[in-house]
Formats: sequence, structure tokens, C-alpha cells
Amino acid sequence: MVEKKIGKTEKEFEIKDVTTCEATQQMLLKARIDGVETHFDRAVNMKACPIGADSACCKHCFMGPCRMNAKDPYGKVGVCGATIDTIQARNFGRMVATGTACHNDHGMAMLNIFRDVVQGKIKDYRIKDVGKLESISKEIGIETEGRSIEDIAMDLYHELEKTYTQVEGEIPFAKRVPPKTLEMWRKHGIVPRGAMREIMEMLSRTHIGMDQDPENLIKQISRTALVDGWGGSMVATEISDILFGTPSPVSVEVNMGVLKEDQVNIIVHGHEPNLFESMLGSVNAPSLIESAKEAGAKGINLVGMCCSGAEVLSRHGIPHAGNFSSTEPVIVTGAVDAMAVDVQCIQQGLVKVAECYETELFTTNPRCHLEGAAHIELDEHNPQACTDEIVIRAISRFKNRKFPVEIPKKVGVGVHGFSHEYINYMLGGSFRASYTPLNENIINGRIRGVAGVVGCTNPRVKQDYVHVELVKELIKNDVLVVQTGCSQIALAKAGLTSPEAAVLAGDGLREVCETVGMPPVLGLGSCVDNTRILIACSEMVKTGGLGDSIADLPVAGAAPEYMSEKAIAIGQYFVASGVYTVFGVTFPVTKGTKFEKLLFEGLEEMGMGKWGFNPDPHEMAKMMIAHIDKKRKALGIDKARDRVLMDMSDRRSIDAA
Ligand code: XCC
Ligand code: SF4
Repeated sequence: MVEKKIGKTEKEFEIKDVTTCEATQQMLLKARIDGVETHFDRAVNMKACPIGADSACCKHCFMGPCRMNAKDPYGKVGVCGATIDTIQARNFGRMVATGTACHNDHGMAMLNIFRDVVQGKIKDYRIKDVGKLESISKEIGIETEGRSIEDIAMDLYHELEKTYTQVEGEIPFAKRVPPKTLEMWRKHGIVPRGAMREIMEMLSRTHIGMDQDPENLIKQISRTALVDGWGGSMVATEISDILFGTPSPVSVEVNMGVLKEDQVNIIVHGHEPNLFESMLGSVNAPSLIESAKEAGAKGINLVGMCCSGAEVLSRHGIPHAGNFSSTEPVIVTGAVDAMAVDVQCIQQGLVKVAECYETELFTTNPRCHLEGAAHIELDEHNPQACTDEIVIRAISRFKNRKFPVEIPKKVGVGVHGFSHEYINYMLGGSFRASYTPLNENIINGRIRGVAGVVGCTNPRVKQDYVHVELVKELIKNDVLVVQTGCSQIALAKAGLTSPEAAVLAGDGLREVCETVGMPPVLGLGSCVDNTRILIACSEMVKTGGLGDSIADLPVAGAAPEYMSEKAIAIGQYFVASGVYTVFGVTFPVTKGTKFEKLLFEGLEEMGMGKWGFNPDPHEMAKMMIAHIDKKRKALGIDKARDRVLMDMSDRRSIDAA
């Protein structure tokens, strides 16, 4: 590799050390030659603040800010007397509050669109999945027999709005929680009331001079996280399915090779599906296709990135260009004529990279502008005005392309779009759709357990490497993997989401995958779609044979390359729901403190799951498998697995004979 050192980068790094994504590697090399900087350069030059990394500082008042010494955590306290445990708990609580706020903000936006669609004020979208509308309504106690769709939908709107606005009582989707899990929450007083209330209380309780008992704080932290997973995020997933369709498996191409040199390339990046849905309308408008052709293009090529991309990849089979860490490098191709973003995970660094290649970068949402990017606001009541304009600007950028285009020829083909409804159907068949076959295969040991591997990429670790190694190790050990977000994209690029990847699975899992024709790694969608995993867990409990609460299930979760506060909120709602959840990269606690012990052990003693941490994918897999085996043993199904594996090896020796 020829590598020139140009640009502001002070410290050099080996490109192959920061990412295993070959397309991103190729673009980082080009970026270096072109003198363009990305978050990989900035991460090398910005040493992570060691005090913040240990969560050992507090800036909640101006008697401080106060810095603790992580090497001697109990050696001093803040000016107000706050201990290291209080400081860390408050910091953790605020991260959870922010992450929860983001997901609820998104969910509420979806619910508002739903209301306006039902009331006929928005005409561009309509209710696509009436079956799901009815089944969810029934689940939360809305009468559906003999009523019009509009009436049911309005009741559903009013009921789900409580997820955000209710001040007393329990959020609507608490009705979906397995009774024993719910009972545990009630015992600790952590069933969420409404998101606004919980987030407000979390912020209030972390002010100077408020709650200074980490054991009391962790309860509100859990309640706040739960109103993400069983609240705002779940509403976002369910309403998006109702409006735009519930995903079912579809074969999709993932990686930068989905860009087309001879077409107008438009990328949508962010989190809310409506921008994408409207953009789909615009790129298919005959008049705009015609102008693209007049500009010399063969057509208009729409692709997704990050979670916006993951949603429409699952729902409509739209190609996906890459995960979070590739959002700057993809522009380096020179092939991106426009990038339209809405909310969340939009790095400000995009502005400069886009400038370098004269890529048109547009913000579209009132709650997320970027200094230096053009803003064309998307009004849900006339969304195509915004997306048409973006397409027109993209066509004009295509016509005036000044830069040589270099598109990495990398594409991973896989099957995505496994909603929990589809898992039900796939394993049970249309006549007896149920989770029984999944539970049976877990009980008989062909499938050892289920792992959710989710979350971001982070330039502090080698992009995709931790995700891919972890998942490979898990499936090799017969653990079925379900995925969302940027992690799913990492595995898609690596080819693990195709049914052929079953050969990489252990004998038991492989047999199940080959019988059903499914990949050993099931992509469920975006990060809010982590709630599909919660529902799948509830269904497994309901189906029977695997204990009475989520905490009894042989399951585990991981976010091996996370970077966002949203990921912390997700981790905490999985833990509070009963799932052992392991994070990589770094963990924001001071080692050897009471608060660390509370997260890593104490929560389990309260009947929840617990946190784990390990940056190494193989160690992480070991921890998750050990936990799954511990749960199998507690359920008394550990012996069955030995038997079935023995049977299978017998059968193989007979086959071979
Ligand atoms: Fe963002 Fe959702 Fe993380 Fe990816 S996985 S970097 S949060 S896009 Ni959600
Ligand atoms: Fe320091 Fe206490 Fe103020 Fe935090 S709240 S900055 S620990 S004085």
C-alpha cells in the first residue's frame, strides 16, 4: 500500500489496524492521499480522557467540577461530599436518560405521524399492516371486534401516547412483560409510568444535593431504561411496522459496492423511516428519473446507512452502504451525489468530508441541523417536497461531478428482515405459528441458547472485527444470534447473514438452520428494533419449558463496539429485563468500586440480569456461553444437550460408514 501523509493528521496509523472492512480500508487510503480526515484520524489524535473513561468526574455543580482519583477511588470526595459511587451512578443515570430520550423522541415522532395518517392529515403514508394494528391493539386491551380500522387506530394512538405522557400507572406495553418479570419490577417499584416523567425524575434526582444513594439511584436508572425498551423504542418499532410494513426475509446487498458509478447515488442516513419512505417515492418518480437520464445518468440509486438503512433493508430490501464508521469514508468514493440525514449518529465531521468532494449534504429534521450543511426541512404533511428537492440537487451534482470516482467493489449478500412475527412463522410453519419449535430445539440442545449482538462501531476498536469474531464464536458453539443496527451490517458485510453461513455453525445449530433454510445470524433491523428481541424473549417465556421469567432464559446480549449513550440505555433495559449483557470497548465505571459491583453482580441478586465487560471477542463469547450454560443447568436441560450432540455424532458415523 502506498500511503502518503497529508492533511492535519499528526499521528499515523496502520489502516488495517483500525478496520477490517475492506471497503473502508480502501477509502481510508484514498482519504489519506486526498488529504481528507475521518473519525479514525481524530480518534488517534484525541486520546480518550482517562478520568471521564472511568466516570470519575462530576460537573453537576460549580462548587466543582470535581475529579476523583480512579486509582484511589475512596481517597477523596467531591466538594459537596459526593462519593465516587454517587458520582458514577449519577453519570450513568444521565447517560441512560439521554439515550432513552433519543429513542422516545424518535418513537413519539412516529406516533405523531401515525395519528395524522389516521386522521387523514398526512396523505403520503397509509396503514400498511392492518393485521399488526389489530393484534397489537388486542394485546393492550383495545376492543377490535366489529370496529372500523380508524376507530381502532385512534384508540391505539391514545393508548400508546401514554408511553410518553402518562404520569401515574404503568406504560401500555407493560402488558407484554412476562408476569414474573413484571412482578420483580413491581417489587422494586420500577415499572415505568411514562417516558417524560421518568426522564424528568432521572434528571432531577441527579442534580446536586438530590439522590445520593447508588442503590436507590439504580432503581430510577432501571425504570428510565425500561421506558426506552418497553416504551419509546417499542412504540417506534410497532408503529413503523404498522405504517410501513412488518419486515419479512429479503435478500439484500450490503457494502460500498452498492454504489453505482453511472447513476445518481443518494444515501439516506439516520434513524427515522419516514425520510426514507418519502425518498423512495421521489427516486421512483418518472419525471425525476427522466431528469437523471437527461443529466447522463443511467438512473437514480438510493441506498441506506446506519439505522435508517437497517430499517429499510429489513423492510424493503434496499441496499445498504455500511455502518456508522463508514459514513465519512463512503463520501470519499466521490460517488455520493447527495447524503440526506435526519436524526442521531450524524457526525459533524461529515460536513467537511462532504465539502471536500462537493457531495450535497442535507439535514432534514428540525431537531438536527449541522453547521455548514444545507437544511431542507421535511414536513410530514408534504414530505416529497423535501425529498424531490434533494434528488434534484443530487442530479445536478452528478452532472457536474468533478472528481474521479472510486467505488470499492465489495458487496455482501445476505437475508435480512426477521421480525419476531416471522421467526414465529418460520419455525412453526403457517398452520402452527409459534415459538414451540425454537423452545424445543433449545430444550433438546440443538440450539444452546440465543444471543443478541447489537450496537455501534467505534474508532477506539478495530471496526467490525469484534462483532464478527464474537458472532462466529457464538454460532460455532450452537448459539443462535439475533442482530440489529450497525452490528448487523458488520456481519452482513462479512457474509454471515446468508443461509450458506450455516456451515460455520456448530452441528446442532447447523442442522436447525439447514432444515428451516435460515441463516445462523438473524438480522432484525435498526436499534429501536432491539425491542423485537424483548418480544421474542417474552414469547419464549410464554411458550413454556424455559422458566417463568426472562432472567431464566438461556440468552445473553452484547454490544461489542458500542459508542453511544443510546447503547448504554439499551444495555440497561436488557439487564433490567433479565438479560446478561456484555459490552466491549470500555466501560464507564471505576474498577473496584461499590457501583461497579452493583452493576456487575448486585442487579442479578435483585432478580434482573447483570452487566459484563470485555473488549476481547473470544473472551466475551466465553462469558456469554458460560452464562447460557449456567441457565441451561438451572433449567435442568444441560443433559439433553449432551445426548443430542452424541446422537448427532452417532448419526454421522453411521452416514460415514
Ligand atoms: Fe448509531 Fe443506530 Fe450505534 Fe449505529 S448502532 S452507531 S447508535 S446507528 Ni444503533
Ligand atoms: Fe463536585 Fe458535588 Fe458539585 Fe459534583 S455535585 S461538581 S461532586 S461539588
